[in-house]
Amino acid sequence: MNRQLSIIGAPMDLGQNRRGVDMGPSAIRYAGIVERLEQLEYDIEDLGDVAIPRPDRKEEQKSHLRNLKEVAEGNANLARTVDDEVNKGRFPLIIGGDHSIAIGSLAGIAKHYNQLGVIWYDAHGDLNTESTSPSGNIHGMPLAVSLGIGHEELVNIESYQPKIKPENIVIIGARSLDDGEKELIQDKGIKVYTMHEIDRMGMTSVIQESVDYLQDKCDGVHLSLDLDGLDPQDAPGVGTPVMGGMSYRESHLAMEMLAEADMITSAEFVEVNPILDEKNKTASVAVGLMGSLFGEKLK
Ligand code: B3U
Ligand code: MN
Ligand code: MN
Repeated sequence: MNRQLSIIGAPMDLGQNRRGVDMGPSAIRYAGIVERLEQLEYDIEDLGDVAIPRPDRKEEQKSHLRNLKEVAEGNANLARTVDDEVNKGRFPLIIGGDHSIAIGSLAGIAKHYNQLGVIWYDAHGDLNTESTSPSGNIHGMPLAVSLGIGHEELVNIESYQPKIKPENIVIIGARSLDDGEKELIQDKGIKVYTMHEIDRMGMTSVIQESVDYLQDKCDGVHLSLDLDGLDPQDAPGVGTPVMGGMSYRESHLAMEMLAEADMITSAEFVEVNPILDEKNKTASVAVGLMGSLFGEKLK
């Protein structure tokens, strides 16, 4: 594992319609991210937060894509910062913010790899487009955008596309997929472990298979962890909770196995909303999971 970590906050709440997730980076810092990872002897730099524009309240929404201009601009800022850190040889650890920030993270990271793998740990597929989205919320679209499917202002951030290939993606924990997302998954042959597979096979086999699936063909793997992938009992502070999710224990096991596989080259933790949380529980869970991902058990 790269021992040089750069923490990058992305206080974005414009990819969905519940306020408060822009305070996710503060909540995660308050829960002790820097101290926790310093104990593991990483060289840590907390770069603070990238600039996210405020929406023009008077401007009418012209499209079904809520806050398109601001989401695109905020992600362009994030992409530049992430790109700089990867150029310096540092591991970018991005903290959100809603999941639309994966657009910027991947735009900054993917240019450094020929075959970037992505593990998408989430209750949702985030594979919607303007036409399939039931909500118009861009946080339900970042994986499609990164495949080059979506609005040109989003897919062209950093001036290249697509960022990733369908055969290099593994979705883990899906239990709320829209019809258009299911079609895209079929169409592109994207590997998905739903809760059904997790229950049947157990998390150990799911992660082992995922590692085997990505390890040989990918030259880097980005972990995109949406806290709503976890069960709402363990991670209540999220905007769109879905019952029947992965447990705290399964999630730690997953992170520990990824640490053992030593394959993750960048990561983001998203959708922590302290206003909806119970005493910063979800931010603390996020920090705990980072501890496992960065090798607490191995030390
Ligand atoms: N698939 C729905 C709901 C959703 C996606 N991501 C989250 N919620 N967090 C949508 O709006 O695209
Ligand atoms: Mn998500
Ligand atoms: Mn989600």
